[in-house]
Order: sequence, then C-alpha cells, then structure tokens
Amino acid sequence: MDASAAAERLKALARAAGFDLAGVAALGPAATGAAYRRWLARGDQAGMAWMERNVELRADPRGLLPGARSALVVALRYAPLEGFDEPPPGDLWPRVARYARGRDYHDLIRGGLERVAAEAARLFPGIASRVCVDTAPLLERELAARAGLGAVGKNTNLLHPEIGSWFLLGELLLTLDLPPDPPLADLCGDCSRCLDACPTGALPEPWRLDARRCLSYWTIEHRGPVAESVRGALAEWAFGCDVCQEVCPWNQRPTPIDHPELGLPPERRQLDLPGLLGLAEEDYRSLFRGSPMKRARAEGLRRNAALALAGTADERARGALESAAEGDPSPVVREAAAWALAAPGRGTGR
Ligand code: B12
Repeated sequence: MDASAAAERLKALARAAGFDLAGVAALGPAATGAAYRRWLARGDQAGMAWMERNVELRADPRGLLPGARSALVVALRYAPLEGFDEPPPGDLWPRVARYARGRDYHDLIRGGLERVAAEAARLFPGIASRVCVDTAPLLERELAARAGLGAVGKNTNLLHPEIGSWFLLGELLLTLDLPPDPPLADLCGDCSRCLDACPTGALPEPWRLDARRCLSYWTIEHRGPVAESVRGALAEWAFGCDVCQEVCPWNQRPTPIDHPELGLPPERRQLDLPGLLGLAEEDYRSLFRGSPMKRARAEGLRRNAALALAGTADERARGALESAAEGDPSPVVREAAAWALAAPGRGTGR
C-alpha cells in the first residue's frame, strides 16, 4: 500500500470507529511553540503547574514516541445531540459545560483510537503507535490544525467551518510516513465576539487565554477557594464554561449529532444545585462514575454549587447553604457557602 492509500485507510478506520473528523499531520517542531512559551512566561497557566513540565516535548512531539513521523488526529463531536436535553430553565440547575455532561471523552476517544491502532498494527506490521488524549504533553489544537481538522480561533478553540468547535480531540502517533492533509484558512476574520463576551475578560487578546481569569479553569482545575474577582461570574456556571463557544458565529447552526453517551444521564437529571451542594460521598461516587466532572472532585463540585447559589432567595437553597456553611467537612465549601449566603440578592428566584 502506498503512503496516500495508507493515510486514506487509517482515516476510514477512524470514521468507522465513530470519529466525526480524521486527518493526518506530519510531526515536527510546533509552529506555536513560541506562543506556548510566552503563555507560560506571562503566567497564563495559573495553577496548572503540569503545563510547565515537558516544555521541550510539547514544542516538538516527536519525542513522545521513538521514530514517530506522523499523527492521525481525530475529532469527536459532543453537541448538539439529537434530542439534547438542556437542563430545565431556572436558577437552581447547575450549568455544566456541554463536553462534560455525559461519559468521559477520554475513555471514548482512547477506546476508539486503540481499536484503530490494533488494526493499523495488523495492516502495517512492524510499526509502532501511541494513543494520546488530552493529558499527553502535546499542543493538540496545533496538531489538529496541521491535520486539516479546523483553524485555531481567537478564543483558542479549534473551529471547523461545518461543525463549529463543539468537538474533542485525540491523536494516534505513528512511525509511518504519511502525506499530511492541507490546513484550513483562518475562520475568524475581524470578528471578536468571543473576546467581548467572556464574562471575566479571560481572552485579553486574540489567541491568548489567561487561565487566571477563565471560569473553566476555576471550576475544573483549581483546588481551594475561588478568587474573589471571578466569584460573581460563577453564578452562571457550576462546571466549565461555554460562553466563548456559544457566541461564536460558527457554532450557531451546527448539525445535530448522535453520540447519546455524551448527553446528561437520566440519573443526574434531577440533581439541582442544592442537591449537589449536599451530596453525600457515596452518592457522589455512584452518580459521577465515568463522568469528566470528577476532575473537579467532590469538594470542588460542592464549592462550585455553593458559589453558583450566591444571593439566592430560594428557601431550600438557603437551607442547603446554611447546612453547608456549618457542617460541610471541607473548610473550602464552608467558606464558599457562607460567602454565598451573605452575597446580595439577585432578584426573582434568588
Ligand atoms: C490546559 C487546557 C485547558 C486550560 C487552558 C486553556 C488554554 N486555552 O490553554 C483550561 C482549563 C482553561 C481549559 C479550558 C477549556 N478546554 Co481545555 N485543554 C487544555 C489542554 C490540556 C492543554 C492546552 C494548551 O496546550 N494550552 C497552552 C496554550 C498556549 O495553547 P492553546 O490554548 O491550545 O493555544 C494555541 C493557540 O492559541 C495557538 N496560537 C497562539 N497564537 C496564535 C496566533 C494565531 C494567528 C493562530 C492561528 C494560533 C495561535 O498556539 C497555541 C499553542 O499551540 C488541552 C489538551 C492538549 N493536550 O492540548 C485541552 C483542550 C484544549 N481543551 C479543550 C476544551 C474542550 C476546553 C473547554 C471548551 C472546556 C469547557 N467548556 O470548559 C475550555 C475552553 C477554554 C478556551 N477558550 O481555551 C479541548 C479543545 C477542543 C477544541 N475544539 O479546540 C482540548 C484540545 C482537549 C481535547 N483533547 O479535546 N483547557
């Protein structure tokens, strides 16, 4: 099989494994390695110390697999689902970033890519491969752009002209030499809606995300008390944030998808903010098994729920906040609940 037939075969295997997009990139030094170093130098990584490690490897992914020559990059769409259930409208429902409502994408993407890797090993004896999803020291968005999966938008998300940015990425690094797919042209033009809409000013300039101000960082990655400067904005989000994607013109008309496992599971549809705040450890373990929301840990989810209820007038919610302020085992949650009780009221329903 020649190299372009091999590339086509691998992309077809990826689509058969359930991925929505697949493309090939040649591995080499990252074109945005300098942008990544500037990001670190400014402190934009906030408390994510792991982003400061393996700087050389991130700037040149060939070190991730001896003899690696190319990457099969795949995308898994997570929204909008066919018949997608938005949580019921109202102030007491946790607003959760869409990618995190259903099953953990790490497991789904890894599983799919492992099936492709097994087939690749059968088709091309002697090759080596490595599956990467999110946690490997890899600038995934740049690599995906190089594989023609989209263009990096000003909000730093990878955007595709037909499906917007509601998709997740994974890679299969390969020792095969494959012809790369052509990259797409810039999609942002002079639009700056994401920069203007970010509730905390976390996009101070195009293509730069300052995690010190990003609600996604505070609600998912940060352990301990949330900075006073972003607490007000947290009333809207209990886990992650989608604002910079929601306002993007390329995300206004995405076609429905069919990955039901990425939707909110039935057993969590009744879990509102007071319920989440008062969640017992064993209920947390069973309700969030296999969910990407576990990244924030039980304490982080209760903290976020408390902050999201700031200034509520709802009696049940105030009761949950009072119990948490007095009796939650975590000092971080107790402090967040006391702060939320003292916050000014928010009008109707709060
Ligand atoms: C750390 C991290 C975070 C951090 C920091 C985000 C950030 N922008 O760096 C936090 C916790 C805030 C976060 C949030 C989110 N994340 Co995140 N995150 C990552 C992770 C692990 C590393 C990202 C990274 O390398 N950052 C360092 C900076 C320097 O890189 P970058 O943001 O990608 O920026 C690149 C471009 O801006 C580009 N660039 C710089 N200057 C210029 C100039 C021009 C002209 C161009 C074209 C490009 C360009 O170069 C940079 C380096 O390659 C990746 C997985 C991975 N291994 O890559 C997932 C990843 C980026 N996250 C993802 C998702 C889904 C999210 C959220 C949408 C989740 C949510 N709803 O809450 C938000 C989006 C926030 C945002 N606007 O970025 C997806 C993105 C998929 C996509 N379609 O783009 C990834 C790829 C995970 C995955 N495997 O699917 N994330």
